[in-house]
Amino acid sequence: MAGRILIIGACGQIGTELTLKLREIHGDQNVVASDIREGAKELMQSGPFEILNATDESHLKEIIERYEVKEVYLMAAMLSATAEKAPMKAWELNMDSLFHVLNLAKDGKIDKVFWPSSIAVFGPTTPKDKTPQTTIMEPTTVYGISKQTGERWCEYFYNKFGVDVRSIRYPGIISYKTLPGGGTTDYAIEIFHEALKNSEYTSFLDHDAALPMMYMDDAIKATVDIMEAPAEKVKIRSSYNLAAISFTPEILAEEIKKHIDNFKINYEPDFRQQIAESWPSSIDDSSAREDWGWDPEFDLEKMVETMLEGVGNTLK
Ligand code: AKB
Repeated sequence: MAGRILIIGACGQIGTELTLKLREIHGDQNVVASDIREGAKELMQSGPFEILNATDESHLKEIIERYEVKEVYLMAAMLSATAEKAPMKAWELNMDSLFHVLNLAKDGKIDKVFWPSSIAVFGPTTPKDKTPQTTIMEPTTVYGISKQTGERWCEYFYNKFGVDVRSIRYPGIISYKTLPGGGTTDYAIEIFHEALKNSEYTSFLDHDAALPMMYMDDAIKATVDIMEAPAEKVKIRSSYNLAAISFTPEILAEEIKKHIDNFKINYEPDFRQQIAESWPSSIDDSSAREDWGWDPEFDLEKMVETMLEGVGNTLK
């Protein structure tokens, strides 16, 4: 391949699995992982790794030049629940890192950028069911405001300077290899750990809080697919709606009970319930399907089976 790939935020929940996948596709030495802290052994040992604060523009530029990087995946971000506790820090991380990468692309240092957006761009005034690609967007969380602003800037850099930036609005991502940190959708991962350890889980969202979710393998597939798509097929340069599964804590608990019959769920909603209530219940992703062939593989049953097996193995 011409030029290397850099993942910023490689040790996070999505970054870890994305790095491993990209190393499998492009070769270990062609994919440079970076993060503010060290991460999983498998990631640290399988290819180049650099400690990088995503807001440090000159260090970022130095790494890009040293490794002759041509493609950047900017996965570093402060998620919804944590961002509510540190709004200014979240804004600084989520926006500064994006501007650094977009400006490096504008200056010709890199050719292609992936930047994840989120269902958090939507707000309480957005239609909740089958939320359309283009609709009312009045996010009420710091994280959502930063993602919506980021989308506007991505589209601006594409229109004004021809920056090849591609983005998807991730729903809650469910996985067992690396734990998420600070999201509203994290309950859907915690529940598996507690179900297997204690046969009981207390959810911080209410029983009927329906949210769009997706198993990690589908999220990685979508990310790789949109980046590999011919440029003319990527017609939306703000960010694509993406959907797979939608469920409530109650529906998820019922599915888990099919495998662990004494499993019990309790509900103690906290501040994250309000965030969940402001987000869509399900998403219309027909643009992603039409433009670059998006098609998820995991439904609720398959996701639950895979999670119980995966988390079960990590607990052994
Ligand atoms: C969060 O809950 O903050 C994230 C997201 C939906 O972007 N998982």
